[in-house]
Parts: sequence; C-alpha cells; structure tokens
Amino acid sequence: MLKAFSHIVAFLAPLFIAAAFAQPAPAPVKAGALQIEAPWLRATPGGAKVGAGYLRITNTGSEADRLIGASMPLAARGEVHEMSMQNGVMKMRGLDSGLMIEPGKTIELKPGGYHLMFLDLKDALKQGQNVDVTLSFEKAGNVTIAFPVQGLGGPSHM
Ligand SMILES: [Cu+2]
Repeated sequence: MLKAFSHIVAFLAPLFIAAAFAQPAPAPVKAGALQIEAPWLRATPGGAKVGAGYLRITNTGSEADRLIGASMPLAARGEVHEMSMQNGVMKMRGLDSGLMIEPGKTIELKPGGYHLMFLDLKDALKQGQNVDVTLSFEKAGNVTIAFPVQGLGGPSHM
C-alpha cells in the first residue's frame, strides 16, 4: 500500500516542479520517420526498484508506428505505461499493444501521462548521468539514445 502511494506521489511531484529546472535542448534523434526529442530519466534514490523515463516522439512519415518497449542495462525490463485519472484516482497501466504514434502527430511521454517504466533496477539512476536507453518501435525498429538523468525535488519522490 505504502509502495503504491509513493509511486503515485513520484508521478505527481514533478508536475509542480517541472518549471523549476532548465533543460538543454539536444538535437532531435531520427529513427526512420520518427523524430525523438527531450529524453530524460528521473533520478532514483538507492534501493528504488523502479524508474521512469520521458520523451517526445513525432511521426513525420505517412504510416502509423508504435512504441512497443524500452530497455536499459540497469533494469531487468522496461514497459510503456499510461497514467490517467479514473473516478478521481490516478491509475497506471501497461500498454500491452504499445503506444500508437499516428502520422503527423507528436506524442509526449511526461509525468502524469504516458511514461517508460523500468523495473527491477540494479542500481540507482543518479542525477548528471547519461544512461543509454533502447526504444523499440514496431516499424522503425530499435534505436538507442542517451537519456540524461535529472534530479527532481526531494529524496522522497520515489
Ligand atoms: Cu508506470
């Protein structure tokens, strides 16, 4: 119960402090018709078993694609999740068929919404690190991108 609660807090806290940090804007990464921007991971305290990642994906092509998974060496596995408000309660669920990116559309994975969830972390994600994350797309295939780790708020956010 406590675990579930702190996980929810972890996703809400950044909403209030997102404006407090400035982020350099590296060039977008291309994967086929997809353009990937603003990747980042949230720092975790030692012992945390889950971590979250965010990014923005634009489909510049004429066919839909899907983000179907993600992986990093530090985590046993990665999933694509959605967080949404249901009857006044924040709920999180895995997207079994992936996240659809329609042609011409931009999908944003951000705190409180879609996110990458990394499970069974072997070590903490430390602010200032760059962690290679491999994104898996149905059509564009696999693309590995350095995700900077950003610290957010106090030590209790995850
Ligand atoms: Cu999640």
